[in-house]
Amino acid sequence: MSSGSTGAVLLLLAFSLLACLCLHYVSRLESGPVRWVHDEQRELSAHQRLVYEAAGRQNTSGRAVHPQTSGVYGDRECTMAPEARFDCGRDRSLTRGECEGRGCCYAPLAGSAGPPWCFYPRLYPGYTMGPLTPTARGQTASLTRRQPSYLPRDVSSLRLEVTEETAGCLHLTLKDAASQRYEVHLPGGIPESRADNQSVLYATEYRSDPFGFIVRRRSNGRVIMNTTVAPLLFADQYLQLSTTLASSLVSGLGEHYTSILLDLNWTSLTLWNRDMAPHADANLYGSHPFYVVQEDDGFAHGVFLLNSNAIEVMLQPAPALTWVSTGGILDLYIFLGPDAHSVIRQYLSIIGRPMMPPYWSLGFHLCRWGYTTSNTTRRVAQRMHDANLPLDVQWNDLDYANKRRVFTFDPWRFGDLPETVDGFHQRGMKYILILDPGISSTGAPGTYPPFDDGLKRDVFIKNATGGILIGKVWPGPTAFPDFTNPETRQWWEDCIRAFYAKVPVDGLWIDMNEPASFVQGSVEGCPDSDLENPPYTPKVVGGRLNSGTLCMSAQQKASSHYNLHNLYGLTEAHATHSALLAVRRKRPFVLSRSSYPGIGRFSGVWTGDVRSDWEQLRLSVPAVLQFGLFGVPLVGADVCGFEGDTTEELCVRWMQLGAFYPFMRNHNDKPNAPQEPYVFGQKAQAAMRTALNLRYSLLPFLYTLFHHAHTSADTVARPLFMEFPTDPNCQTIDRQFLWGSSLLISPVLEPGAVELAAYLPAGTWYSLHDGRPFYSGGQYLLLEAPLDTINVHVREGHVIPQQEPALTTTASRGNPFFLTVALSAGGWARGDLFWDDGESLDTFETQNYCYVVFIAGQSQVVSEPVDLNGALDGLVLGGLQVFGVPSPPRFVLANGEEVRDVTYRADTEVLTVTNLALPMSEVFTVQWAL
Ligand code: MIG
Repeated sequence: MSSGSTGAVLLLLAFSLLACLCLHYVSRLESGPVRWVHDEQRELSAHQRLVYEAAGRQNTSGRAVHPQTSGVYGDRECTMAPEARFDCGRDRSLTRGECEGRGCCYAPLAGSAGPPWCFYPRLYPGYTMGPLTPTARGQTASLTRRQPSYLPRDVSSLRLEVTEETAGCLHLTLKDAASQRYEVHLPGGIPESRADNQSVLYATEYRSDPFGFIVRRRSNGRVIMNTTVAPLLFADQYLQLSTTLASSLVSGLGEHYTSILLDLNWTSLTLWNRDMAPHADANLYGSHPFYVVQEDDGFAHGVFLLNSNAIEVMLQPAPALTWVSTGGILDLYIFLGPDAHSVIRQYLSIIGRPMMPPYWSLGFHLCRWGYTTSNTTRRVAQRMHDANLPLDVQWNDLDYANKRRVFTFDPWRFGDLPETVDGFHQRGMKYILILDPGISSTGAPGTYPPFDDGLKRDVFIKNATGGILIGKVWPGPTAFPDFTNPETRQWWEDCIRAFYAKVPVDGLWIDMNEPASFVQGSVEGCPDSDLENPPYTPKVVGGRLNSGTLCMSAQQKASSHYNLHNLYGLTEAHATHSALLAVRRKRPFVLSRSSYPGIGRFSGVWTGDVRSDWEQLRLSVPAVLQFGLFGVPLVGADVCGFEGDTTEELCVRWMQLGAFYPFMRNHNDKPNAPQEPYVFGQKAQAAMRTALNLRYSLLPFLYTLFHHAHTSADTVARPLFMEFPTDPNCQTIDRQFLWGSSLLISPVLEPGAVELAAYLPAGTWYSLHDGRPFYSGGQYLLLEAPLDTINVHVREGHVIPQQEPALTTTASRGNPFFLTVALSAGGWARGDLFWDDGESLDTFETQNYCYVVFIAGQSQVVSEPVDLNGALDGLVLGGLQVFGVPSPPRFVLANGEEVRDVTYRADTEVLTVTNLALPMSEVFTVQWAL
């Protein structure tokens, strides 16, 4: 049959089908309300009954899901507002004839961007849902199509499974009913949820024909998802699901170069891991198919699509969203919150909570590409020390490796690397180097054990014909370990163990793990196949899925690279974490560039090759905040910028902001002007020193926040909307952020600025700098911000545990603690401290830690050490500053004894007590008599 006549027949078919459907609905409506599938259920759970009743009563919410009752195709079927059009030609652009051949509406609009011209009519034939039958924890139904969709290799029968994971988490999967398709297996698996006895927060409704579902927030009826607005498509390499959004305040769907709120004005975001310096409209290093929506009244919900194929997400102003994935299944988790904290907690209960980082990893890290010898590397650390600048971790980039081969070191330039590392250790410092996944494949046999052993043990990714796939990275031709293969993980551990025996690194930096390759696919190209050239390729940098990476047809143990590509970094991080754990028996530190949900369990992340400019400085804030939402609290951008020359002012501002990245590393590219703090003028150095000392003084607090992230899935660097959900001003703020719930950071992000307008949510905020209070009604205040200052405010009612800084955490951890007590209007405050040896495994899980609560009220501060393992023995409280003390105290008592070193400032209402030595491991009381 010629394509012309095929089109005509299809057109006819589509029209008759539509006519049929309309009739079908009209007749149904005549005989009463829409027949919801629930009608057929005998055993209804409480929430189902609720929905059933609502539906029976004609769905009063006004957000109609009833099929349109009048009109035929071309009339009301196509007259929706332009922003509510769902693209019928997403997979390829269509002429009018082709569009109508699909049974879609065609209506050109002026301008080329924006709403699609070819879009689905209100009712478009799709899947028909059979009866919902109950399962142990939900329902299941089959979906069938009468006619295949317009996509190649359409899947005609699907299975829907709905599982009530917990009261706040609904799980919905759509898979091929007839055959097994690829599904994501997160390393470590998804913990089995336990049915809780709380009543569920969601209610579901289904439209049976064409199939669609609605999820509501049960408490107020708000529609969280409504997929009836556009057809579900499910073909072998093209899966599509659209939904309305409850508001336009959407965050997530990383990794992209964007503000914290996504642009819904007809934008698309592609999730496809790619070695690409951060810039707009590009898929970057990581993929996180998860979004959070702020609802109108301070509630929030989240949606996670557990799918590792190339994904494109279309956003439109309706507001609505369309997921398109090129494979796998549709596996959706819907988190009902009801607040943003709970959403993240629910999300992390699926993907896993973050690891507890070693204490030293919260110190300052210094790196660059171009420390060309071990001698240079040592000198860098020495110069930091000589300039009185804190430095915990010295790094090396590729320079160390012999011919850029990992697991080797250059015998000439880095011949004394083992001694160098020992030297760092003797000074209480740590050492990390880079580890790329590409294994050089061109050495003569017997000269490079990682490759020889890897070959023997069959650990490398294969090409389509079963040979080892060779790409090109820094050492030249390379093979790529397949981390989905258990044998590879063991081999990787052996490589790390052998290298560690010579160079006792403290952590590993895993770069290029998208994976990146300098040739497209492989040195031999890629075969011509549906995997390499899928019917639809999402908008990706380079235009092809295999651009800058491996062939899609490459074979890994778990599946094809087509399916596993986005998991490469995650699987490498998992293997590296496990290897370090096995080799060092201490808390592993891994820093990864590529990421996927769940990576926070194994690794921190940095945001890649940011440029040394102000815009990149500014957008590093939302980047860091988004990774917090993704369960990766240990995150930061390269301080002072990686690409291009920094300037003194930019670098000062970046060090100040970086002092509040949860992970702080200054890192620079080879050709650029140096940017170690000591290369700048005295004033700049002083400002950087102040910022570093401020960070170091706050490390006990930061560490405690990581403890809460690890044990309770709290965020560390936190967007304001999470903490002040009912303050509309906070919905969009991403130039400021919080540490936990109590420190507000307001960095300068523009050149030449010496003041900045900072938003202070309602309440009292105290300058951490001098304790001056600001009584805010929820407003912007103009703050002074000279070059030596970063504005940090303490929220009333909080106690911040701090410690005197030092040049390393090894030293600072022995220093006296002090408390910053920020009294509420009623004179109260609370805070806590988690403390352990900073590097042993699972200290919380094995109760090998200390936990102290501090409570201030009625003119005193009391400590309550509730769990003690001895880690605080010998450590003392050296003093405290109390903000918001209304009048000078007559005297101050510490553990009942009068204290001499007391100052009080009437202008700022700050009481400062110094020269204490109260044991931290015992209850202490500091009282001031007013
Ligand atoms: O193709 O190892 O993002 O941090 O310095 C560049 C050299 C490879 C990219 C990383 C960057 C690192 C650089 N790497």
